[in-house]
Amino acid sequence: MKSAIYPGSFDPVTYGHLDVIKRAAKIFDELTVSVLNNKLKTPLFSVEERVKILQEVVKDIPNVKVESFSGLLVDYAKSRDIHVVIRGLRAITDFEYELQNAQTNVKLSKGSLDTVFLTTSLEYAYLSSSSVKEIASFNGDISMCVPDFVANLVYQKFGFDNK
Ligand code: COD
Repeated sequence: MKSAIYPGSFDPVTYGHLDVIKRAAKIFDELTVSVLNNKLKTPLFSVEERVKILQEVVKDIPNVKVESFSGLLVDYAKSRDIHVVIRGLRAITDFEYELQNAQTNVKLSKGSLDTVFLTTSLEYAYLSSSSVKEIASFNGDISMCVPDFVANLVYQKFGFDNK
């Protein structure tokens, strides 16, 4: 069985992430979307909230499950006996960061963890979790970025009534 992990912050999950999830789920038999529990960052949503949101978003894709992890990705992948990481690529700025991470993971895993990149679909190329949060913080329209129920949860975090 071919399995892969799609790790990320997903704070919050966007249509760009969802597009990568759907495409990766067609390539692999099993896809684990995993939320990093990063104690160094202060996210908008807790890890538990992000896992719940992702579970709702992927509920109709049978070969996708959602988990969280702490620590090094290579250790987490080894614990699940998974050897492929999925990452999305938007622009050249993503590439530099992603290349470094992918090469670091090959080194740290002694060659047992490789990264497969899916390029962004054009309609989602501009999307990022950071811009979603910035727009929502000014009560702007994020309906083109995230599913409606996610948008409502983001607005609530910023103290706005649902649009
Ligand atoms: N279209 C396509 N892809 C997209 C889009 C979009 N619109 N938006 C985001 N993506 C992609 C990103 O490029 C990324 O590949 C993925 O979706 C997730 O994005 P984020 O922003 O939610 O997640 P990141 O980049 O913060 O996740 C970073 C990790 C958690 C993977 C990383 O920090 C990690 O592995 N940490 C664990 C510690 C570790 O092992 N470090 C060593 C590696 S250097």
